Amino acid sequence: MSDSNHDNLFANPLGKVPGFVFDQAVVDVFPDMISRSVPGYETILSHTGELAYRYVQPNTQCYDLGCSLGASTLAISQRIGGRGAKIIAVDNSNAMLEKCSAIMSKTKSATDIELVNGDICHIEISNASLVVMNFTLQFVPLEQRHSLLEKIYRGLNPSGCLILSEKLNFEPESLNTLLSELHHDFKRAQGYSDLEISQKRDSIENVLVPETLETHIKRIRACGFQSASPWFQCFNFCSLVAIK
Ligand code: GEK
Repeated sequence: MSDSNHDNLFANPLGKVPGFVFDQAVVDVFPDMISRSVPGYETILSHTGELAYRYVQPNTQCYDLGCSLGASTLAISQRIGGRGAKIIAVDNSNAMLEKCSAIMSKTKSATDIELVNGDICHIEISNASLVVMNFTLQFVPLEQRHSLLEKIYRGLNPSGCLILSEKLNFEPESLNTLLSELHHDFKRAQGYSDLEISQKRDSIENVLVPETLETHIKRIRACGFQSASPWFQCFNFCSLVAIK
C-alpha cells in the first residue's frame, strides 16, 4: 500500500464538522490515516499474522470483519499459506472494498481470499478457526454488539480464536482524559495539528463508540468464550485475544 496519500482531511477549518464516514476521500488516505492515528497499528497487524499462524487450522475459514483495505487479511494470508484455509474479508463500504479488491488483485497470495460487501451483523460465520475484528466493533451500534459476538462464538470451531482490537474508554473520567491526552500527544508527534485532532474527534464522536476493557471481557465471556485477555495495549488502544 505504498501509493497511500497523506491524510489532511481535517487540516482546514470545516465549520460544522460532518460525521465520519468511510467514503472515497477517507479511502484515498486510509493507510496514512490509520497508521498515524492508531498507536501500535503495525504491531497489531503483524501479530494478527502470528496468531493466525498458531490458530488457523487446515480447511477452515478465517474472517476479517471490517477489512478496509485488507491489511489484516494480508497479514494473515502471509502466515497461513498451504493450509487450504480460506479468508473471508467483509466490509460494508463500497469505496473501501473496491480499493481492497484492486490491492488484492496486485498481491500474490497463497491463500484463497473472498471479499464480501456486507454488514458484519448480517453475514453467516461458519467453520471458523480465526475471526479478526481489528477496530471495527467500535463502529457497530451498541445494541448489536452482543448478538454479533454470539454469532462469532457459534461460528468458531472448538479452540478457535477471536482477535478483537478496539479503542477503549476508561473509568473514572480523569483516567479517560489522561489516556486520551496521551493519544493526542501521539497524534501530534505524527504530524497532526491541534485543529486536525479536534475536528477528527468531533467527526468521530457518536460514530466510533468505545467501551471499557471490562465491558469487552464481560461480553466475550458471557457469549461463552473460555478465556479472554488483552495481549497488547498502547494508551487507549487495545487488542484482545479470546479462545472458544
Ligand atoms: C485494518 N480492520 O486495517 N459491517 C461491515 N463493515 C463495517 C461495519 C459493518 N457493520 N461497520 C464498519 N465497518 C482494518 C481497519 S476500519 C477502523 C478497520 C478505523 C468497516 C468500515 O467500513 C471500515 O472499513 C472498517 O469497518 C473500520 O486492520 O478506521 O478506525
